[in-house]
Amino acid sequence: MNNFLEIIEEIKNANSIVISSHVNPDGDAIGGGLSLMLAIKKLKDKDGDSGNKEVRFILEESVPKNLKFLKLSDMVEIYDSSKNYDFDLFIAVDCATKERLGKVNSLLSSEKKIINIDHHTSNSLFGHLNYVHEISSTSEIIFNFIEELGICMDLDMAETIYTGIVNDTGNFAHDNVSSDTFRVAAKLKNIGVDTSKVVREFFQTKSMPTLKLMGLTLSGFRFIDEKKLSYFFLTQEALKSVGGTKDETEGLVEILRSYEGTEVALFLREEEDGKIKGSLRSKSTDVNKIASIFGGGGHVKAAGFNTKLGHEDIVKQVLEKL
Ligand SMILES: [Mn+2]
Repeated sequence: MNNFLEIIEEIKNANSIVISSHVNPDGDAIGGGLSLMLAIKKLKDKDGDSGNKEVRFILEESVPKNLKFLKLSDMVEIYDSSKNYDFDLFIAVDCATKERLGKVNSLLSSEKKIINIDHHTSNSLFGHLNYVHEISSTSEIIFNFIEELGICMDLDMAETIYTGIVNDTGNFAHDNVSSDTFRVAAKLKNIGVDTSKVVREFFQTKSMPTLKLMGLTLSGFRFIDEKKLSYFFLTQEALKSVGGTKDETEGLVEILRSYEGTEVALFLREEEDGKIKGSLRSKSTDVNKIASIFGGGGHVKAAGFNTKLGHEDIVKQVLEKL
């Protein structure tokens, strides 16, 4: 594992940098990536000149609706395969494997240096330099990194980082929250982050399709008593019938976990290509292990996967593991 100083050295030596993160970007991917981009832009060269580094944050997909309130969100670029991207350093944030970069993965070639900054247990350490620590969020790592860089954090950066932490901790509810996480949150609050606005915009403002999807999930989920599994399968047809998009299914798996007696919750969503995206949450069971059966991963209590298997097959295999 590498340390911050080695990563800073590499960043200082680069002229043009591309930052990216995983497909289906969430608050942590966006918060970590945007704030890192801004910090590098402010970085002075070795000789003290103010930064003229070209830094871009490129994702396969656009920023989900519930993150559009972030002032910096229009600085995210969407990957365009017909374009030529010229850069000499690639930084992946909040991304457990190269494949999770989606189409952006095709920017990586053997001669490109890769830095990998992440907090997933399942990280494959695909970078030339790797900084992987299992703390609350990549955003918390990036906060520490920006402090190490000695860059002054402005309010916009602080707000994106706070959103990332709120995203991955369920607003400080999960047990990935440490006393350090609260210390970081306190510093962000001191910078002036409107913490109740972030939570209101991010968690408590829902679109009509999202509310209808909650209704479908709540009325259609099944509970397997012997295994304490709650699960729901959302077809493309059902998603389209309420006019929903895939990012509007965010958070439904947590609702399934809230049912009394549930130990593991499984939310399955059919994708446009017919594959199934699975999200797992648990109260204590290691769902990272379960997701790995399907080639996915994540954390002990929150993990996900993508598979070509049918939904009945998936449920059967999950039940066998419980
Ligand atoms: Mn994360």
